[in-house]
Amino acid sequence: MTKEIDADMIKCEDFFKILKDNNLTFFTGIPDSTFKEWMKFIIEKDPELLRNIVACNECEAIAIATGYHLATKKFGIVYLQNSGLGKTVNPLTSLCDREVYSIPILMMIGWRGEPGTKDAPQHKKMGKITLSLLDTLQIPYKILEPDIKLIQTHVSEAISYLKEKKGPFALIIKPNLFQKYSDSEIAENSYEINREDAITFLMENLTSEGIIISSTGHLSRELYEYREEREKDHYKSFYNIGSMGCASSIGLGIALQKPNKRIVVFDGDGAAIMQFGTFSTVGKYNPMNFVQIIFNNNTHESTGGQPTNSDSVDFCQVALASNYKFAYLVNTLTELGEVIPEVKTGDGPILIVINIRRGTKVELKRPNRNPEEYKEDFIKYLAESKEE
Ligand SMILES: Cc1ncc(C[n+]2csc(CCOP(=O)(O)OP(=O)(O)O)c2C)c(N)n1
Repeated sequence: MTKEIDADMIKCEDFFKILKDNNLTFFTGIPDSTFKEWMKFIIEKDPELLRNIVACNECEAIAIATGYHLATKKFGIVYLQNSGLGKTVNPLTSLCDREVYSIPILMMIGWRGEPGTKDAPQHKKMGKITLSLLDTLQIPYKILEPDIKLIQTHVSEAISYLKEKKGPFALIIKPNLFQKYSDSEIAENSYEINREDAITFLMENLTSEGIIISSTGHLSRELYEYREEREKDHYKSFYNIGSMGCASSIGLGIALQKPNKRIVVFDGDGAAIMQFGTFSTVGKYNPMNFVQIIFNNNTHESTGGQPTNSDSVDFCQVALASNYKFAYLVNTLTELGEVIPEVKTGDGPILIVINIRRGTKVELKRPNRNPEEYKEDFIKYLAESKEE
């Protein structure tokens, strides 16, 4: 999404200066590729020049910024992709709203799916309703154009509103607002397996009937590409292209209805953390046919490689403590091979965590048909495929 240096873009340093001059140095949220370069900046400058708290979801980020305000009287910035705006509706209306506690927060919202622009189907509806949703929430906003003087004026207006009206205010960020900040990737890691190898290995070793629910972002796109380059058997997958964090819940819903079919969820670490509570639901309802595989690269790679909090999470312990039957962490393809029999026939719920190296092909395909067509094919396959 990011263009090279361009006069029509602003420098991260210039934007930060405006914020800093207004005493805005506290950030929390979930990243978006719309402001990938800005994320590089705040991650690099944390904690010397500013504070950046990596949240698990956008709802939590609003609450963290609320706590920051209660403790300091200052204003926190919550950054998010507009797909996460829905998650903020609850705390915005029942915590921060001017009819409740009146909490001033500055939101930076990445605008995917802006009407008239080309974007993936999962962004269309939210792209269309982002501004009207803010209107409904009575949250004033400014759309930032690449004009630093104008941005300065908008931030001043926002600050006046935060001070006087004491409610949330939003800055809308379109793709390519920020100039390239640096060439460096945000979070390197040295794991042995990359995502593509892990997918290939799993696909070659799981039963050909296997039903796979895959998570948002590169994971679904790489699985799509795997199938597209071979059998084109997309009907065996449900690509959860939007609703980040919901893949394992979709898998649970299917597994409970189809107890004789093996349901395998390909999950991301950021996605699993976003809906952490799902571990408890899976554990409680305990489907024997449910397998969750977390591709753990410790990052939100799909939005530019910003760190998740998974480096301080032991997913296996969480799963076991939530009543999963087995949980394994694998670091090599050999270790992955050793757990394949369990994945294929062991009693679930099972969790496999694969530590994977960062990195994705430059040109990843996306599912290119109407999502509803994939859904119909998947429903048909689910109904007709043989029981295991
Ligand atoms: C509610 C919501 N917030 C943010 C996003 C933007 N987004 C899409 S993919 C992604 C990163 C997913 O991270 P992870 O699950 O770790 O998978 P990876 O990208 O590393 O494969 C994010 C933040 C989104 N789609 N939905």
